[in-house]
Amino acid sequence: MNGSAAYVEGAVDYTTKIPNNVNLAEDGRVLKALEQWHPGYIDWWMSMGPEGFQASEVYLRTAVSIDPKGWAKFGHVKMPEYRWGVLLAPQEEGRLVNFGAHKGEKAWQEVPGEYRAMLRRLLVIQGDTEPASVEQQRHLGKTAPSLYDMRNLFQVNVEEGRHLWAMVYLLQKYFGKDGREEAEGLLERRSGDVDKPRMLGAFNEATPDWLSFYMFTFFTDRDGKMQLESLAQSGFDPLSRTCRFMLTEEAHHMFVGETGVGRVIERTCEAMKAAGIEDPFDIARIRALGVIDLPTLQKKANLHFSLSLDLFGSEVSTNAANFFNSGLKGRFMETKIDDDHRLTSAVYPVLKFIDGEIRMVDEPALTALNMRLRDDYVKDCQGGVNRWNKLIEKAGVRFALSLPSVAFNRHIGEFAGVEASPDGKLLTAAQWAKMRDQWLPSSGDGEFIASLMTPCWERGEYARWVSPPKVGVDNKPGDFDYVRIHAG
Ligand code: BYC
Ligand code: FE
Ligand code: FE
Repeated sequence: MNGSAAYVEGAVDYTTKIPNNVNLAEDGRVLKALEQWHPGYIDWWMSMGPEGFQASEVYLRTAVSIDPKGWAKFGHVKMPEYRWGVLLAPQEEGRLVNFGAHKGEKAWQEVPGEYRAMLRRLLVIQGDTEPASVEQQRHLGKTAPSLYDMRNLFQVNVEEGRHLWAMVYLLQKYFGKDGREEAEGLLERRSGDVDKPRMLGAFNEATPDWLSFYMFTFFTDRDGKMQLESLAQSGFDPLSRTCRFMLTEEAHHMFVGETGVGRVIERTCEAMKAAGIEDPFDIARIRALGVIDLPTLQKKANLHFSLSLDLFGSEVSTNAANFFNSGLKGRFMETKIDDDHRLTSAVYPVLKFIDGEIRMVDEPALTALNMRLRDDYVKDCQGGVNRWNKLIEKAGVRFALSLPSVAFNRHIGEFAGVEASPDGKLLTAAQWAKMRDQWLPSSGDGEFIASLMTPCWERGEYARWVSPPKVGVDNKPGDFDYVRIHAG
């Protein structure tokens, strides 16, 4: 990467140590703060980033501009030398606060004093998830089912690293000393650590195998999309611009998840057909073919969906109402919604647990905003599941994946204290214990999947449990050397 793009409209300045389009060269205080944070970030990346591949050359895209049509440039890069930068979508002339109590005011270029603490908290929670996911995925390179998949993993990882930079920039620029301390904290917490865990539940879970990775990028990165869409609506303009650019990267993460699971489905169906197996529940015979049976895929989906639902917080939340009222966090597609954007008297239907049953009740729309965003999320997930089912149907296998009830396997919100089946029936603890392994991956399932996780690093080859992709990255041919592996 060089500075030759510096004169293009919206281009990124690569002359500073930290590539950026926010004129850091003339913002001495922030540039210095970020340069001081940089070595700690690199230490974190070396010790908690992709294990065993820091010396390898990976065919990565790097942002060179914020023009949605041509922002990325591809090339082989050693990950520690990746140019993590600070990139904001262009400022929109005359942008307003579009919702909440301040609706109609000019969007803020500085943090409103009264909302400082709330905004800092949102930035820190968002920032915390990014390095957490890198930590969760750090062992996966070693069992990559192809160089193509390995490259996609590392692409996701470096971009999550950049998303951390995105939040750290906002903290350093707008929050002075507190921001600096929070930026340090983001490098200190660790996914799954007993003493210093990451902040949100799903980011302390293991990502033990590649099927989990695909499910995580489908379900959990999609929570990222929904949350970033809501923060992109923010009346605090620098946050809005930051999130808008992050969303352009996020699309690829969900692509990796959706096509990853899709390729597993295709391979399984193809192997079943070749072996003359019609019954998708003939699990032992299907597994003997070295592919992942569809019922096990369903269990993995159940797990990752329910963990991701927890990331939306409680269905009824005064935090969410405050975020909205203050103009900091909007709804999905806020400006496209046809209502008063203040929600002072509106209601929204919420699924609750009342008198021993699951019931829909109207709640004030303001406090129901987490529920609303979760509903939008579930719709988005369902679209992907429908596309997976088309693949199964096309292969002539009689099976359909589905999303479990939102009451299933929950640890946050209305259903945290109850046991429910995937179809939403309430269960006793004993009934749940008996059925658990039918609905969530059992240790046996985990062992089976682990047994398939052997590296496949020959150019153009794929592990036998997953189909090759339809097209390569950046239109490269099937046998492209996406990763040049060097020990380190
Ligand atoms: N785990 O009123 P409540 C991504 C806490 S993913 C642990 O129910 P609220 C990515 C909550 O903090 C997107 N704690 O919920 C994906 C609060 O604590 P305090 C990440 C939880 O506040 C893949 C208390 O419980 N971004 O980018 O309305 C790879 C009561 O909270 C959890 C964001 O989340 C949990 N699951 O909403 C890489 C956006 N849920 O304040 C990256 C920013 C809740 O009482 N965050 N709690 O100490 C938010 O908007 C909100 O904080 C939440 C929670 C939606 C997360
Ligand atoms: Fe991210
Ligand atoms: Fe992501």
